[in-house]
Amino acid sequence: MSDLDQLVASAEADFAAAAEPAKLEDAKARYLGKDGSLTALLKGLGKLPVEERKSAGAAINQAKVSIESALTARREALKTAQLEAQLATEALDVTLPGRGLPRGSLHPVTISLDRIEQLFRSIGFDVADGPEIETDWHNFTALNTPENHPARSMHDTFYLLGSDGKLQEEVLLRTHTSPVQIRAMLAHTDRHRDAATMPELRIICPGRVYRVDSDATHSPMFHQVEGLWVGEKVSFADLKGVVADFLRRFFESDDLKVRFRPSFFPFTEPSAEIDVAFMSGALEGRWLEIAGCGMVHPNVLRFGGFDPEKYTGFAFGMGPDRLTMLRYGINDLRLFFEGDLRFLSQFR
Ligand code: 2U9
Repeated sequence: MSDLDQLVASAEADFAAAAEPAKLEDAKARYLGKDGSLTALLKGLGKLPVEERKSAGAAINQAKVSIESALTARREALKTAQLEAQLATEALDVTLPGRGLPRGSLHPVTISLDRIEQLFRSIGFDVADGPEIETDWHNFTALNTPENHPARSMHDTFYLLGSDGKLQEEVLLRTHTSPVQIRAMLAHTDRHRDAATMPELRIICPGRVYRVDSDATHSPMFHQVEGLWVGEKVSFADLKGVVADFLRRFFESDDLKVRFRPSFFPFTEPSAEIDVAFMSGALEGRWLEIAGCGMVHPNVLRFGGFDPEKYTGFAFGMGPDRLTMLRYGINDLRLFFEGDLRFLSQFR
């Protein structure tokens, strides 16, 4: 092998051994740089006799072309290798399914409240609301609840502190949505004060209520829906029909059994507890207490601005938390308030 062939072979070996671009450029300098061995040969041409110069020059140039092409090939190879390594570490599998955007959903109790509102609206009820911080008068007095009734005690009701830090005995967190009914009755009788015949008042009041109570089946905050229908000839028979029809539609069960059991509430007379029994499912045949109701007490009608000699009305109250537990088979009330998405996202 000629000296030139050896030089080319050695350059090719050096280029192949260079594992990264900087090493390759070092190797290039050793052959093609200012002080490189091929450059030295080119410089030495002038010292050759004229007759040898042409062929020697052509041979050296040929070697230079070979070294340069080996260099170019190695540069490309290193570039490709670097790109492949980068692609391997930054690998992105575009065929994977997308992660999707987390979507919120309605709380199961909200779903029930919406359903309850829709069912009552369909038979001519309006939906009313009012403040959660109430006066003692709207929450108790106007509801015929006596001064010494246990519900009024601090053991059962949250009272509020004034800005002076002192207990405000007149201000509390409402213990039921009944004060909303009182406010609606007062607004209604005031609006129609001078009319010969007053239109009927039909409302439901859904909302949050508060009691000093907390265990597996009681939360200090819970929900209530109360209903009220006042008119000139409203009877207990109307109450039974409205409530039983509502419960059968709410539970989507035409054969749901409904019974009214005598009871006592200060704001109604007579009063009854409402029980239901399902005709299928895990609770089949068992009577479950689900709501309370009664004919509005004459004192309460009077507090609302109605003449109890002329008007009668019925009222009922139920707990949508419990209705929701029954409808979906949920056994622990606390699940509603823990915000666990594994639970909540099942009601989408
Ligand atoms: C006015 C007049 C009467 C509302 C009534 C009940 C019976 C009752 C409970 C059911 C389960 C409360 O949610 S619960 O814990 N309610 O038993 N509520 S009668 O009577 C009224 C309301 C307002 C003006």
